[in-house]
Amino acid sequence: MYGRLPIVKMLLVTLALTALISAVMVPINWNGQGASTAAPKIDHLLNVMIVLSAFVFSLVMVMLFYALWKFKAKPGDESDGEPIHGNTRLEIAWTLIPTVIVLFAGGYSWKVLDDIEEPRSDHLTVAVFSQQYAWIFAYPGKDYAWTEGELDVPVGGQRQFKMHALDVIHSFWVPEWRIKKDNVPGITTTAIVTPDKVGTYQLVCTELCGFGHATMRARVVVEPPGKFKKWVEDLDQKTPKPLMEVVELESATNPPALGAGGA
Ligand SMILES: [Cu+2]
Repeated sequence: MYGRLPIVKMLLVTLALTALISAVMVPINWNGQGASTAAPKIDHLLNVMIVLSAFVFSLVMVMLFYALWKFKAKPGDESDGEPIHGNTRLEIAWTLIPTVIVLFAGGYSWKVLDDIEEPRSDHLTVAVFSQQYAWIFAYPGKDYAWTEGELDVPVGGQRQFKMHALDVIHSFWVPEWRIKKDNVPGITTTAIVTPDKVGTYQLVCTELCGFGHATMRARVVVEPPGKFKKWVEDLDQKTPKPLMEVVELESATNPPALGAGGA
């Protein structure tokens, strides 16, 4: 037998290492500026994940280095290792601990996403069309005003983006909003965001979609509702017929909220 492992000591070293790694990693602003109600929730979730990961990393490192030090072969020792057959307690521990951690992380993430995406009746729906290598937006209202390369939304209140990929898979991501959603040909996906800071941001495609992928960006303008209303009214292009059919079909099953869009 190896004798009793100094479990208490190893646990203390693990906790100290976890605290040290967390103290360095958590204060770093990984996601940059936030501009939606989702941002603080997702940043907090990331910090919780960092602490959990630091714990797992520390535990593995402490056990690894303990084993390297304690069970190192003596110089000249050519004998076989001790014949052992598993260790039930250890196996239960290394199954239970990761299971609890993964279930907790999954449950917590679910709760955060559920909070962010809780539908509200006052939402504004904007249809998003993505194609190599451009973003097109259609706003509710008579004939659906459309615009290319710039997405304006009023600040505050929930915004739902109904996404349609016209060729290959693209992905909708505004880093300051934190939310990212794939656009998949043949199905409609929805990103739900409540922008809470006026400003100009960038919409980035985050799914490698072809040669021009790196240039597939659009300006995002979050502005006061009055300014937004005027901006939509000034759009003079109507959504082209084939895209309009897609929007109409979708509106039939999910009508945009009354008054939304102002157009
Ligand atoms: Cu892309």
